[in-house]
Amino acid sequence: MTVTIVGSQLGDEGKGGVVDLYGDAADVVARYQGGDNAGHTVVHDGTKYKLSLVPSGAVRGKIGILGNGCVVNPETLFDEIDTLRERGLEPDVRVAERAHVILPYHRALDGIEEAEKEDLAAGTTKRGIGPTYEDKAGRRGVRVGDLLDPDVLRERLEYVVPQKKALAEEVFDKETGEEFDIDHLYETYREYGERLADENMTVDCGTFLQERIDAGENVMLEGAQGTSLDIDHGVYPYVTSSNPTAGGATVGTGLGPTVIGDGEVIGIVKAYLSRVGTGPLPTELGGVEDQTPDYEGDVGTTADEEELATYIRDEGGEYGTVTGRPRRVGWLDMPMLRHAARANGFTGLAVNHIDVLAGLETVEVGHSYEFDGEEIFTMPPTTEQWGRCEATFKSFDGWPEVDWAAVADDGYEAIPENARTYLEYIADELDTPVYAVGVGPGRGETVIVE
Ligand code: 2SA
Ligand code: MG
Repeated sequence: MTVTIVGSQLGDEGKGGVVDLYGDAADVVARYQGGDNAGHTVVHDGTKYKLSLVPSGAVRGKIGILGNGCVVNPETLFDEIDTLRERGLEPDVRVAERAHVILPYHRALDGIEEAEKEDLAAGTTKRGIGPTYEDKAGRRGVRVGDLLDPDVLRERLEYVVPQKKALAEEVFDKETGEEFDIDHLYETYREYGERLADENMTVDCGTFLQERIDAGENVMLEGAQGTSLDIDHGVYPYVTSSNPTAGGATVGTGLGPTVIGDGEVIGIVKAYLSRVGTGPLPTELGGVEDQTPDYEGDVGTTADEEELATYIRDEGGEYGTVTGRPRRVGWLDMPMLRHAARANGFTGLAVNHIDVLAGLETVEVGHSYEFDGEEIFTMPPTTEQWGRCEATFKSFDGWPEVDWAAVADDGYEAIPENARTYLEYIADELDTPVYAVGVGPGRGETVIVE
């Protein structure tokens, strides 16, 4: 049986807490896309672990897998594993041989291209994610399996590195260093390959997972980022270069769609909206001006809205895990969620951070958009069209600040009534039941809906 966890918005929906909750029943936790652009904080036995690549289940004694759909920076991988070991854990992490490797030139080019793109820049995490997926699609990538075979590694590098060097130097007029040096790269990455082999870390991901499932074990598939950052279904070009949507779970692990469809696909929803990086945001409250270009639908923000955004940003700790950037904040966007519910086929929802909105007099929701004079209920396909959408809001009475730890113990009925009305509205609109409600950041601060 599989449980797939998918972000339904723009990442940072609080997937970690839900992964924790369902991870208990899992024997294996696999990531299916992305790389060290993700970020989750796991608290285990009172110690905080910040991870950006290793699946969080590895902290809790599960087997953690980086599936073939991931891009792997071996430096980050070994840093995280070594840090966990220094703290007395014995993480069991495996990496798909079909996964692609992030090389130093990918990181360098990520930074160079972002600077070059100006208004089209996505505001990436500069971890080399986009350039690595580009090389995968361009059939010039280096895969994890190639690190285990020095001759193949050498051959791949000799083909690709001169191209990358020419791109940096001739197209972008930048000086290059050892990150574009074949011999240096060969030595460093051959050693990573040796360590992967010595520690028996590589797997044929699909086969490995299918065998576990056939043996009756539970596999959790952990998506990073979110649906609106999906390269196909997100707000292109302000997206990441992989498929966080549920379809990515099948392609990115090698499990068939019917296997994944037999299980649960849980959409993680944050009770409001936040994003780092560029792009329109029809329900935005404002406040982080420098990341926000002007769009037609952008009606500007008032001082009150900025104050509110700052309040929510601070209450919700809306600062990037990886880069520390303050996130842009807005109200819940239902057209975005309807789009996510369809694209992912959610079987259930987990709604997080309702505690963050507690104490507000009213809570607004972008219920629909006004688009070229018409009311629409889902996201239009191009980002330019999305930028012309103006949200039509629906107001909910706010709910009081309460003892959320007690609510977590007492269950769904203990959630303040107005917050339950809000949750039931979301479930109705998406035609999907709410399985869990996050009422605080800690482990155990999630209410399971019976
Ligand atoms: P990139 O670096 O190429 O993936 O950047 C492309 C765009 O994707 C955005 N992006 C993110 N936005 C929010 N959260 C991200 N990671 C989370 C975190 C992890 C998570 O940092 O906590 O939620 O799983 C993330 N990663 C990429 C980025 O801002 C660009 O707009
Ligand atoms: Mg995060």
